[in-house]
Amino acid sequence: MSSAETEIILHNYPQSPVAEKVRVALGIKGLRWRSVEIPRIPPKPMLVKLTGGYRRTPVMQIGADIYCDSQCIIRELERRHPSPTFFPTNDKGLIWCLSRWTDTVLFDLSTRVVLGAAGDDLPADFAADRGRLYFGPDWREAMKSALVNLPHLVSQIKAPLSWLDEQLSDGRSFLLGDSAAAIDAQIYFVVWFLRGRWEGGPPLLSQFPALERWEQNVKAIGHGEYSVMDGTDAIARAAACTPAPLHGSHTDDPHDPQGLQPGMQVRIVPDVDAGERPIEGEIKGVNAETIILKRSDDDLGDVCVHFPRAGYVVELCS
Ligand SMILES: N[C@@H](CCC(=O)N[C@@H](CS)C(=O)NCC(=O)O)C(=O)O
Repeated sequence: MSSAETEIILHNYPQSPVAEKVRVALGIKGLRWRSVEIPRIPPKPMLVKLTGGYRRTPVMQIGADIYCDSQCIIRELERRHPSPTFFPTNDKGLIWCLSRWTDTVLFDLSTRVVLGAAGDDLPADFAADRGRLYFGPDWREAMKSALVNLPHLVSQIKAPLSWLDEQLSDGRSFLLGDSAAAIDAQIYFVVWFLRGRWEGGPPLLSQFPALERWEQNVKAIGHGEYSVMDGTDAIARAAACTPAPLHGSHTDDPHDPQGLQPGMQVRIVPDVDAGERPIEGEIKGVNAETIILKRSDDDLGDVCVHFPRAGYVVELCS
């Protein structure tokens, strides 16, 4: 395979906490990658051309394969680059379970704290976009009530921070021991977001010395080695490549809860009311963890767009 077919391209922007999770994951594996900087708010024409409509950050591209959501990205990085592993102990299943909580409850709380506390200080276009995305259709009221309820929200974050501090209090370098694991990146991004984007973050975190020591250890991992790439080159890359063949685990599942099978035309959207556009395509492969859609585009030819099953609604197109 040529390097163009295997090079990792991350569509991201510096301030994105979920992108920071993936940048740390790339650092854990010591990988080389290309960084395409995408806009912080829509329109994101080049990104959605590749994804078919998914607008969140980050998205990973390898040739003509597009991986949406950090869950899919971390899984694919482990498959393509197994060493060093993201799962240095025998806790892979528990790590994935815990990461669902960090991606939903914990990240949600942190966005409520950060955006709620920022309130009227946010630029109007950013507030309208993130308000709808994270606070739902009645986002103006919901953001105001987040500000009023800030002490309660912080109490909900403080409890897990104290558990993490306890986990790290025996002097271990990372959450599971001496080696960094996926769960370090999957929790670190929330702490990074709270510290960097909310004025109450540093004083809150300073109450947890073991956690602060761990933050330094994770920061020291770095982001691997990256160089900047232009969005138009990423589009050209997808056009020049063909999607990778399916690997073993994406075979037909006779027990799929929704009866999903390759060849079916479906649409996919995150399972939250965030006003997002569904992505349509033909199922190329599907299993319990992942669904892969084949899409065709006049400029790109065939691309495969990968989504996690957990956290996404899949509907048959009628
Ligand atoms: N479950 C997704 C969440 C992605 C997400 O919500 N990312 C935030 C940025 S950190 C986002 O997309 N914000 C809006 C945007 O970047 O347009 C994942 O794990 O990748």
